[in-house]
Amino acid sequence: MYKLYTRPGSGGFVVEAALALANVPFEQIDVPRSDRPDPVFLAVSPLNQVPVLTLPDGRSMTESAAICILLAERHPGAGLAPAVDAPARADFLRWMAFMSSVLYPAILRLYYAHRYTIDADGTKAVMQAAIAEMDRGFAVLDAALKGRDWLVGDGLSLADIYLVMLIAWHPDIDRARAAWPDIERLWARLREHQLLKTLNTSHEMWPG
Ligand SMILES: N[C@@H](CCC(=O)N[C@@H](CS)C(=O)NCC(=O)O)C(=O)O
Repeated sequence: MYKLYTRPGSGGFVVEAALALANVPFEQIDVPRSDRPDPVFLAVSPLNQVPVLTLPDGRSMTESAAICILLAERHPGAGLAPAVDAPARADFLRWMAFMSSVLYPAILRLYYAHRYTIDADGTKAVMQAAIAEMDRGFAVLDAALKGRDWLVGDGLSLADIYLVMLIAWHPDIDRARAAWPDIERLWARLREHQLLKTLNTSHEMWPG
């Protein structure tokens, strides 16, 4: 059975969604936020971060995008992503990598600014630059959604859920909604998605 290490409001949101959409049983372990990491957890997550997915064969993996891609591959009937040979697969891989390598790290720079400067007075500048970088990334994704119902292909995929998870972490939601209307259009639809509504009750990603 899969085992998901997660925490409410974390990147575990999209992995939990993937497992639920694939209709596979999993054990959920909530990892409290702590500056004194549990050595047992560190063995599976060297940076003390969630999500971590332990696979049925006992291997554990970090990195939300990699976990999503693997689950999509292992459960092809669940429609978590365009098929490996579908033309939209390239977009799926592109945007999953973009979101996890451009946007997620910018969000970490905002919320863990002290890690990104050795200047005791430097966190404000780190946070400002992080928000500017987030804004740049969201503008790219908003443009990619123009005229489209879904970020990739013709249906809901984990890329859409990943995107709404990230936008929900924007520090100024009112500005985000106004600035990126195509992301807001997608998000409005997903706020009505029954599974995400249910997940949101525990994760509280956005006001219910
Ligand atoms: N690159 C990782 C980032 C995961 C991550 O930063 N998780 C956050 C929660 S959303 C976390 O555990 N932060 C605690 C910390 O960095 O100390 C991924 O994509 O899964």
